[in-house]
Amino acid sequence: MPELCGIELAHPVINASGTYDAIAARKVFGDELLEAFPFSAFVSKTITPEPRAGNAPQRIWETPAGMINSIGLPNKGLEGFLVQDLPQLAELPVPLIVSVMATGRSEFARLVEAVAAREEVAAVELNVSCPNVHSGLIVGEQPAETEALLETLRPLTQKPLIVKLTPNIASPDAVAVAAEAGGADAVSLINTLKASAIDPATGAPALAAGHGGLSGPAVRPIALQQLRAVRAAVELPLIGMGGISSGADAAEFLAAGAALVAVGTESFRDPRAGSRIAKELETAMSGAPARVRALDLQ
Ligand code: RRO
Repeated sequence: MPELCGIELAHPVINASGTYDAIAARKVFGDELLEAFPFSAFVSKTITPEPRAGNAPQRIWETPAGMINSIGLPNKGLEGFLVQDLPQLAELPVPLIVSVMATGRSEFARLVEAVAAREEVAAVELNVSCPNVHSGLIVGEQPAETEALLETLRPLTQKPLIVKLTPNIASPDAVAVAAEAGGADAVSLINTLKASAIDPATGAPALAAGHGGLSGPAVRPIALQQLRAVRAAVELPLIGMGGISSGADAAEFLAAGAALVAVGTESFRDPRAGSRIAKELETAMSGAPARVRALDLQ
């Protein structure tokens, strides 16, 4: 049975933060969702200390084999999350990982202390890599900042701390090394790749924010390469993601050293993609051709 930092999971497929609204899905699918939840753990949308409205529309733009988002981190803030969302997310039949982001160490600390103290929460993901918030410093772009952040947060909880890496720097592996040195328990990658599109109808940027983050199958080979580089640099368990749309895709990430995989953009197309990919993965892992393929990749 797969596990992450001691958390047992029914299969190795979880969701990428911000790509699956479990509360909305419950309203649409009812309790059927709880009986056949598509992921083996649920990662919340990133929350910040105070509520945020997010960026102005247009926030999403389809591209060949992918999409660009500039959602801009809309969320209810810490208090709103704890009071309104957490009780509903706690009803999901899988462990809950809460994603958090702040602009400074003390605000990060406030989030981690409050969230990790809740028994409904199994682990915390530190989003140090959002491409759509203009806060000046993106902690995860600098190894020293990442290590200092982990050193601040590590004493605050014994629950697993997962660091979500940015792909938008030359050496994500250096940030992973810093996260490990600071006491992180796991690393997840990749967040989205900085990207732009021009609306042909207007000649202006397609997204109101001007740019956003690219996800979907277009980014998969980049994600896989970054995962391989990080795998070679740290001992920590890795959660691999970036354009995974099938069991065969997921098998590539596991063969390259991921402990778990996360599905993001594909869930917008097919809300049951997590279950399908987990099932396909079982077949892919039990068949000889998949084993041969996995060996070829190493
Ligand atoms: O909300 C967003 O715009 C967003 C976030 Br927080 C993130 O981490 N990655 C992304 O592509 N979009």
